[in-house]
Amino acid sequence: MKENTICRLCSSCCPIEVEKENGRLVSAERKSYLSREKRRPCPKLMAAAGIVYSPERLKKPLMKEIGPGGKYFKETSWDQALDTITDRFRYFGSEYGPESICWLRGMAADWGAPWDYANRLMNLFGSPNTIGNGSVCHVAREMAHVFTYGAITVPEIRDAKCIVVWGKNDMDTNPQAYEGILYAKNHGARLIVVDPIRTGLSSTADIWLQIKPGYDGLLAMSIIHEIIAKALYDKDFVKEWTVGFEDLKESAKDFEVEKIAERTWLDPNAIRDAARLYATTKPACIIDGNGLDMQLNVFQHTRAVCILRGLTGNIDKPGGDLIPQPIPTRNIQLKERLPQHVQPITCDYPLFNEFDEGWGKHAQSCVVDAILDERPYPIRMLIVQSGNPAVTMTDSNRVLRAFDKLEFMVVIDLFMTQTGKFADVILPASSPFEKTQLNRAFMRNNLVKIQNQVIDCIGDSWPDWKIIFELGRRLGLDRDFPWHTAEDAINYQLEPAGITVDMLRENPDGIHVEDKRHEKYKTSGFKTPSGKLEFYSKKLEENALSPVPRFDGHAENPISFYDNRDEFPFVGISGARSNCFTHSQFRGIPSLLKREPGCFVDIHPDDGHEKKISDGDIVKVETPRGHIHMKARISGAVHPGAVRIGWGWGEISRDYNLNNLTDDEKRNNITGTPSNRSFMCSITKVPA
Ligand SMILES: Nc1nc2c(c(=O)[nH]1)N[C@H]1C(S)=C(S)[C@@H](COP(=O)(O)OP(=O)(O)OC[C@H]3O[C@@H](n4cnc5c(=O)[nH]c(N)nc54)[C@H](O)[C@@H]3O)O[C@H]1N2
Ligand SMILES: Nc1nc2c(c(=O)[nH]1)N[C@H]1C(S)=C(S)[C@@H](COP(=O)(O)OP(=O)(O)OC[C@H]3O[C@@H](n4cnc5c(=O)[nH]c(N)nc54)[C@H](O)[C@@H]3O)O[C@H]1N2
Ligand code: SF4
Ligand SMILES: [Mo]
Repeated sequence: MKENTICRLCSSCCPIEVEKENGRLVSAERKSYLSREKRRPCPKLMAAAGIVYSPERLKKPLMKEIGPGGKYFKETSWDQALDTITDRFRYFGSEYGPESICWLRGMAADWGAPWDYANRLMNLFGSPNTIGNGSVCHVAREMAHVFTYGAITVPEIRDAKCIVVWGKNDMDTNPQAYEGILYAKNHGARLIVVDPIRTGLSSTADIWLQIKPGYDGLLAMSIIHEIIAKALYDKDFVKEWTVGFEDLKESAKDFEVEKIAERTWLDPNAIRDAARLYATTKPACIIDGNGLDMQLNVFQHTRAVCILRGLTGNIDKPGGDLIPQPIPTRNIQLKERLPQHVQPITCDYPLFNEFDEGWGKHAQSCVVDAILDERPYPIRMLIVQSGNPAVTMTDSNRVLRAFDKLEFMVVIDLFMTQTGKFADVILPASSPFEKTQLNRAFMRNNLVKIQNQVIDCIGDSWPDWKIIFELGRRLGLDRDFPWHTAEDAINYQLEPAGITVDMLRENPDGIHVEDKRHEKYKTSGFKTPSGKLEFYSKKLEENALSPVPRFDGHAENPISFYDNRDEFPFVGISGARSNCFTHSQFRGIPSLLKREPGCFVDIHPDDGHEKKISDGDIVKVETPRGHIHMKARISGAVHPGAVRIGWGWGEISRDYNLNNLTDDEKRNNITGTPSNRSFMCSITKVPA
């Protein structure tokens, strides 16, 4: 029999069916409206059994011991591991204050209920420092959406007649969305792709804007300028439902297409054509992605892209960009019980900390500031859950120095990782197939679905929820962690919605809790301070920030090391995400490594010729922060002057760790986002 659940091997959260034999997972398949042959395959899901039953899985808690040969890890019991951690919580809490302990989350365990549980534990313990990695993922981008129209939009891809894909590569990162794009295209939709790389998607676009990495805001503003100048905007919507049109028009004056084209490596006619196609084809949606994240100007760049949705009146329309309807859940983070006198370590980014009730704090780089520079105060103990920051955080060399300095470190993971090596205690987590969870994607919008436990926990691993609840009880928080099953906790959280886990299981294709799907603003306005879609944000102005996009701060040098461009003349791009791996994960899974055996630097043939670099040569890529070595791949997919560097391979070797190259000094002033995505670098051939 097949069992329904949600896959969490990456953050796409695809609904899947799992096939079992004698209680073991044998295969899993993504659900889709397309026939089997037409579905976009996902190699990670195809390797699910190999991942779940990998001999490398951690099966017992581990404690660091010091022996004659140095440090080593020794298996221990859950009781002893949790007692040790509880003891360290108490020690650091009483000696230095609860805020000296930080809980750092990666993306893997989901941002739904498991994120709420970690926040609840830390809030009740008295530390404001539960920190996610959203400053480099979508949360910084989400904030720009929220400041424009109150929530991050969900594109209604299948019903769109024009689709703009802006810095997203769904073919490899989100097969469900990719299938939606194909469906729409087959039904006549036009496709515009904004991407510095010739990807599978950009090569099939009607218009491909091969933008200079990091210059998205300039392009968005020039499209805004063009749409206003040619009067292609939705006049009724702009008049009735927006604020600040005149200010936007004034700001856009500086971004006339002719002026911007050369700076963004684009043909002015292609920009004009894209502006006209997007503004005149209805309905149209914009799929924005991680290409906009990890940029120094992420907030204002994304604001400009969001403004396009409003200018063309595509917001909350069928086939446009939908304002989601979150299900009414209990906010179980209990932030109100956190003592108010202690600032979080992310205090330099107050708007980012506060913009959404559920998100909390995500300026990830502040964790390193606090450990290494004791800014604003020292972090002494760190718990890393579902992340591999030794590989995935900015400026790895600095991160590793910080981990070395910590007094106590706990890692909660499925596997031993580069980060785990620094830990004092490692707790073995269960895989996504071994636990029931309420998923953020499905709390934020309809349909509501649930991730189900479909197999027993492997070895002595525990689901993340169980680890946190048990820690809570050991810390004397029994009353606030009364749940002994995932179902009890989820039912409590879902009570306001009138939905239970049983109901969700009876309806594996989901439960709708929406009232009216489209144009909800006509009855309830937008969830912004003015109730309108804000081209101009008074709240930003009150916080001394550009109320309309203007790119103050990093206007001329939106990517790292631009000032050093004589010595570091190439634009390095962090990419590509392969559909075989999730960030640093699965590099120990033989079937996936067989599909994609190594990492490359993609170099344009002209640059290869000039630097005398051929396919397969080893090159050194360097920035002022550090260097890596990788094989060169001569490829027309990149623009001359740009190189694309393989991502996530630092788990195999530090020599492949792209984040040896990235800079954590310059950051976005609103969200603390460093430019992990693009940076100036040099390339030299290493003599054979
Ligand atoms: N230069 C550069 N930096 C980047 C990026 C980039 O493209 N370039 N991408 C950024 C982005 S968007 C992100 S989201 C981050 C990702 O950063 P991380 O979240 O650190 O990424 P992963 O390598 O996926 O690490 C996830 C870890 O969680 C473990 N894990 C998997 N499932 C579970 C689970 O259910 N429970 C627990 N406890 N552990 C689990 C995995 O084994 C793995 O070790 O990296 C960011 N950093
Ligand atoms: N297979 C797989 N799937 C994943 C993940 C994974 O690691 N592997 N990670 C998951 C996570 S956490 C995330 S955040 C998502 C991310 O998924 P996406 O949002 O699709 O992100 P990427 O594939 O990193 O980059 C998207 C595109 O942005 C382009 N790009 C690079 N620089 C720029 C730029 O300056 N401007 C513009 N406009 N585009 C640029 C890249 O060339 C790429 O084609 O994927 C999720 N899904
Ligand atoms: S894209 Fe693949 S790995 Fe990611 S959630 Fe979907 S099925 Fe799982
Ligand atoms: Mo991400």
